[in-house]
Amino acid sequence: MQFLVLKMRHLITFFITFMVIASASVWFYTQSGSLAVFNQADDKEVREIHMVTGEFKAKLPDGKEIEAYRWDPGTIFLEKGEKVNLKIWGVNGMEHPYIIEGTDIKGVVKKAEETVVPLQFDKDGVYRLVCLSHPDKDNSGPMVAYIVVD
Ligand SMILES: [Cu+2]
Repeated sequence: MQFLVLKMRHLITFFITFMVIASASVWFYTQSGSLAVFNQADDKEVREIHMVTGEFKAKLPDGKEIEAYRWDPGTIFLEKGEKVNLKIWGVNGMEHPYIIEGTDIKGVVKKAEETVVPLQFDKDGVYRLVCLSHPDKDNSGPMVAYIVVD
């Protein structure tokens, strides 16, 4: 009888552990799915612009290698006040922490992940999308794209 009680306990413990892991997985899956989405009630009015992270590499005559990470395309155009979803697909480089100068916009583009950056500018100008890890040629860059608002 003692043996049977112990076994039931094990079964119950196993069942509870299984349920906790299963519900955590479901929760995580639904959470991560909603990461790429943001509140966009007027979905149809938001234009999409696609961008990727790329890499140039070259070997010098002395065998030394040089490289530069890039946003591609390097220039995008927006109308003043226009809503755009900038979708950045991380291809080359593990992580690119970025800012858009003159705004509060910042984040990280990761390899094999699509990062959606909602954009809307009230002022004309050229805004620089800068990767903080690769800002210039001495840091495997310049990983800078130009957002032209007119
Ligand atoms: Cu970068």
